[in-house]
Amino acid sequence: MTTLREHVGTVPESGNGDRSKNGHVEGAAPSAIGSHPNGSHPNGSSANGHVAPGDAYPPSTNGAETTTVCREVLRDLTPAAVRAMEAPELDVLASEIRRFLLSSVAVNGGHLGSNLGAVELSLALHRVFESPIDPIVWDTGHQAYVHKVLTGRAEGFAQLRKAGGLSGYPNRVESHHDLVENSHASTALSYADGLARARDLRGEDHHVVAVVGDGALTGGLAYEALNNIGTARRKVIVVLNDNGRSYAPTVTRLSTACRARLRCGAESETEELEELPRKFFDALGLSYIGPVDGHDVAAVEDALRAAGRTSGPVVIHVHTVKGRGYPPAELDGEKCLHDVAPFDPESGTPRVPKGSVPTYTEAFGSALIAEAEARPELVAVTAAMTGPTGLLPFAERFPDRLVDVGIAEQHAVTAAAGMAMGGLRPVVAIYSTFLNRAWDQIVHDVALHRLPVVFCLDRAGVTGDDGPSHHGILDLALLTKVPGMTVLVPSSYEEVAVMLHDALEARTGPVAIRWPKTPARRVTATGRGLRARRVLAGDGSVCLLGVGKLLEACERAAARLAADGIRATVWDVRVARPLDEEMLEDAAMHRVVVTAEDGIAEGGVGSSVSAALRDAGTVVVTRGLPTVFLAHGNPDDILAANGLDAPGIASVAARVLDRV
Ligand SMILES: Cc1ncc(C[n+]2csc(CCOP(=O)(O)OP(=O)(O)O)c2C)c(N)n1
Repeated sequence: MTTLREHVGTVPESGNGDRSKNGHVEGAAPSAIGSHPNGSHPNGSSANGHVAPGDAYPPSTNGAETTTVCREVLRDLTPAAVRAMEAPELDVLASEIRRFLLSSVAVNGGHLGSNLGAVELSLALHRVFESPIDPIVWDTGHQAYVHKVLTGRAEGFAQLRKAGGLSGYPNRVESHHDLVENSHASTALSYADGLARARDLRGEDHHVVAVVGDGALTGGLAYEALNNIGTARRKVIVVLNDNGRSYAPTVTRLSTACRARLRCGAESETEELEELPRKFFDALGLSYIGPVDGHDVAAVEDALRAAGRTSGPVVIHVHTVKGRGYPPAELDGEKCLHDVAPFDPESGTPRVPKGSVPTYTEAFGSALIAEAEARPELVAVTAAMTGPTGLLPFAERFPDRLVDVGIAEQHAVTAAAGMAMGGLRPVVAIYSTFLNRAWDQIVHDVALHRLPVVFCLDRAGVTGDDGPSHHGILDLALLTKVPGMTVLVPSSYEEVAVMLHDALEARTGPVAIRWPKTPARRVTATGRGLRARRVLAGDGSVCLLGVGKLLEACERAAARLAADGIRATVWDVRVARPLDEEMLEDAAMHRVVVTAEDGIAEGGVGSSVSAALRDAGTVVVTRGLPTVFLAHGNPDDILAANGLDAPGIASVAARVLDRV
């Protein structure tokens, strides 16, 4: 294997410690719990380890070659090996890691900007603390790629986010260095508070470290944790990775990263704002160190060591640049290439150009603008996801009517309730999975008050690459149980506009519309109002009820059944609650009814159909997903593996028909 040292060739000998053949200091890792290196940086030098914006990136080697070299160098990295490196080696390692991230993510897609910005910070954390004895909890977890590389998982990046391959987030099965399987933001400080409390009660002696972005710090849970940590004076080390961005610029007065870079605003105001983080954390009972240049490994290490020596809770405020070292990311105004589909690393442009495939997200974006033109009271509410939920065109057209609340879903929902009370028509655009955060607010703050808030849920169903915490498979089962909630499920691009219009016409309570990430079918026929739509009339044997994107699979299943002489009826369910009586009456006339949905079967739409047809004398087969945490993988493969494709639906229909 090529070691970093061999690969670099030019790294000067430091004379600091005995080196083994592979360039690692033998036995250099701190051994006992709590006994950490707390001196200054080994050679006192600054180790920036960054590629300055504008540097040729990726390097002149072709992509495949780069990947091979990087993989060899990075393959067997361990935290102990990283701890043993000297500053010049760290510089090179940081560059290699950036090249590696770029070449891996360019092929598989994934989180890029956040990871490019966290290279030196990750190095410093693993050099000063001794993971996993000192647990490092990464908030959200999308920025943990470098941590994965430093803990021996570089090879796994060849299968990043592929079925059976490396997860895009920390994952307990992958490594004992991964404690928390997250992806939902703002949890790290609460985990850290709990870990530190457990440590203290059990009389243990180690550090607990939480790394939180300025974006993740906008979530209410993070404030609740800070309040507890500070009040108890519990020793927790909080690293605030401040790059000034969530996807978009962060909604906060606590980020000073962008101001520091841009030097905008009046001098006096800037000075006052720069003091805010210190005052804020002080008030909550946490000491404050910073701001520190997060691309200067030595400076970050010094700050971390100082924090390690502090007896109470402490925040280290680190300034980083999202997308660091890769100009297309640094210069991407929308999201600093926060997350990307496979792309060309030379230009940063996606392999499949944006807009070439119609999506539900785009359908929503343009339908919302059309509605907003006619309804001056309409406002769109997002929890730090303006771009991903399709609201950028709306934000451009109606900047005053776009409300970004930060990563604060609970606040978004209750604030929307207040807006509705005040005479506005709020449309809350949110990912299905993140709506889980705001369950109580939906039930009590909106539904109990019968407020006409419209929830538009993107990424519903099986989302794919992001895995268990991103699938939106609970919403149908949950939302259909909320008293007074109407739930609509479009099966095509065109249905989104129809449903949004109908939802805004309804004034007696909340309406939820949910759609998947996958491409949207273009059709000529749509339904209307709270009605299902019969797509195909059959011979009375089999009735297929397709919910949302599963309508297409039902139509294809009907074609398969027709080839076997079974003429199935097909309905587009459209309205998951209240179910259309006409559809139920028609279904009751069939010998077998099969329902298909991309949510959990337990308590799902099929189970409501089944309950409604209990006395009808027909056999109802409900097809949905199991109540399990589904791993990451291709959405269509996951659906097919659970019988939610044309062959699966056709075969269960034929089998059951055979038996009745
Ligand atoms: C509860 C929740 N809402 C929304 C998201 C989507 N999301 C993922 S990362 C991110 C921005 C995070 O910003 P920050 O914490 O500052 O990290 P950065 O990517 O800037 O390093 C958002 C909004 C999420 N993961 N969790």
